[in-house]
Amino acid sequence: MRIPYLSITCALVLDAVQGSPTSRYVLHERRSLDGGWTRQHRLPSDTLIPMRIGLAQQDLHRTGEFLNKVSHPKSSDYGKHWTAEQVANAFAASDDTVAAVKEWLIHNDISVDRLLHHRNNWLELNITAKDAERLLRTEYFVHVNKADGRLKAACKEYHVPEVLRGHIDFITPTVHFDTNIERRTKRKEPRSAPKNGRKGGCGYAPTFRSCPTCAPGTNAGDPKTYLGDCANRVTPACVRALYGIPDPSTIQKMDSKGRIPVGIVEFAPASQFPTDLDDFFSVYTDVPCGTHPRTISINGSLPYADLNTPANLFEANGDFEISWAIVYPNEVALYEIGSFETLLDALDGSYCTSAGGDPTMTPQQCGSAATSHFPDVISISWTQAETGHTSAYLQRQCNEFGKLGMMGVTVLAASGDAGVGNNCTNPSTGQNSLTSPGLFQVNYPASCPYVTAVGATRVSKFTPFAPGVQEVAPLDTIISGGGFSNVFAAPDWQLPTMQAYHSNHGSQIVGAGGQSLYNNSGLARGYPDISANGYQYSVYSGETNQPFSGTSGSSPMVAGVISLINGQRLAQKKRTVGFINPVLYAHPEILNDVVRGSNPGCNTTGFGTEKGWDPVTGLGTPNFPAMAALWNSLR
Ligand SMILES: [Ca+2]
Repeated sequence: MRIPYLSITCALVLDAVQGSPTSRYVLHERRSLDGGWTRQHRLPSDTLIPMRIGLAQQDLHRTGEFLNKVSHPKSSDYGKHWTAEQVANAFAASDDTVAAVKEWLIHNDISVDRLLHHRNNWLELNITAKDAERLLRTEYFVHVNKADGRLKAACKEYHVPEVLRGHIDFITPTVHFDTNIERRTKRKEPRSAPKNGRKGGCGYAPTFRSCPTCAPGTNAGDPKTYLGDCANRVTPACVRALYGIPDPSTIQKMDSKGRIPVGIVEFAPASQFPTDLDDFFSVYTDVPCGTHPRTISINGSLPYADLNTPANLFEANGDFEISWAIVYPNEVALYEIGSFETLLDALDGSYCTSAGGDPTMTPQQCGSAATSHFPDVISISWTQAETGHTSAYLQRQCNEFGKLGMMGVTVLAASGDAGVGNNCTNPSTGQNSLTSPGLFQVNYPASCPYVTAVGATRVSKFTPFAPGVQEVAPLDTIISGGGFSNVFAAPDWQLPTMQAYHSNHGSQIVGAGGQSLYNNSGLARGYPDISANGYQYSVYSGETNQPFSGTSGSSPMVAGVISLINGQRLAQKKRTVGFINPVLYAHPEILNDVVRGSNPGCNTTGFGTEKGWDPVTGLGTPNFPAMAALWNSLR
């Protein structure tokens, strides 16, 4: 099923006059859901809007092909990743596209002298709300975010000349809420010490019990090696035992010149807390006290760590502790971002309007991380609902993730923690549906076919942790997100798996009216691709030992595994693994298949796990020795 509310391509003809290339306008994008924003008053007509026109890129439809060529194990170009310059040149908008859009602007009395920057794929100009409304046949309103009071200018829909439909991807700010029109000015500096007077982690003996669930007084042994309580508290020793991950003493430090082995993405102000990392490292690892990540601030976003805001800390503490314990002595860095847009702008200058065109980017930030701070593996534990954006917007952003893959970056994204959704939509009314079966929520960027989506598993209680032991999809605390995109098609490397899944498990999950609640066309991108334990990691946060569950834990765990494989390949003078999905789908035997558990949600039972790929746990969990052997055998 192709869910209709995302369709933005209906040709609403506003002006049927033929002849002039700019006289026939058609609907270009329309937002159907307001995603937590409330419309207020009309934007004053003299408000200056930094408009950004995303030009259609050449050969964008070949992203999957290009990506497959450097990522498929049978390709003769496997591992031959592109440079940033090659990527920018390959996808640059054509001269015809640039000329056609400029002609439209001139026709509307907008001088091309007002175009501030143009590089490859974007045009930018400052324009009054009055002129923008005339240009796009729309009305701008001020919107306020219900959660945090931020203000944005946006319209419900906008139009462009029909002849330009193929030349323009999308225009901002219009219907998308991810694009700021004003930069936040209040930024807090990160704190280095908590307010309660504790002086820091080094030399401090954190309280811990190697077996938190054992009877008080039980001496369970060294928490760095103890495996007796893994079903309740998953430590680094537990996951090493579970996935056959090498002992830290055997891991070589990579040649780290200009290299970031793992990057963890956090949305500001979320931040790890230094003494929490110290506590975790001292209890569970041999990582020296004082080992903290460097912060790569994207567009001025800063972490803010304070024990009085524990929710700020928990996510980032878990991400860093879980991944760093696996990859040490190699480094994990923090990418502090305000939006996925700015992250991609910073990593790939061709996504920007070049020298500062992005309304949310400073000139220095645009493309800045591409040269000096390019990660081998990047883990994103944050998700958004696909319905929060238009499909044009998502496709453009997803292609950027594909370009990162072409350049050798592994992008991992958590698949979500609420099964098939807790923000479901009534198929008849289009409204949120919390009580009756609703359309399944699809999580982005996990649904982008050019990232590797990571689901969650657990080891059932009383099962000893050992390599290859049977894991299940968890049904308490965390439910693994998964399903099928309503925007993205299955790429070549995944399509046979999707068709086999729908052929073998074709029974529909339907709503009251008999409609399928998910895209069961057999052609849609399914997710997750891989999974890993997402249950009860033992972390330190807020100076206490706490359980951490979620695909937020699974994604940095897989990041650690991939980074170790990169280390082995780099030691052989080979390239990093880059985009891993074509290898995973060609070699599912390198993962532990999960066949028990499901992912209920939207007042349904959700999907079940199956033999082989399933939309709960993907192809399965890491079998490190098998993964390393395969990737070491590839060129
Ligand atoms: Ca399975």
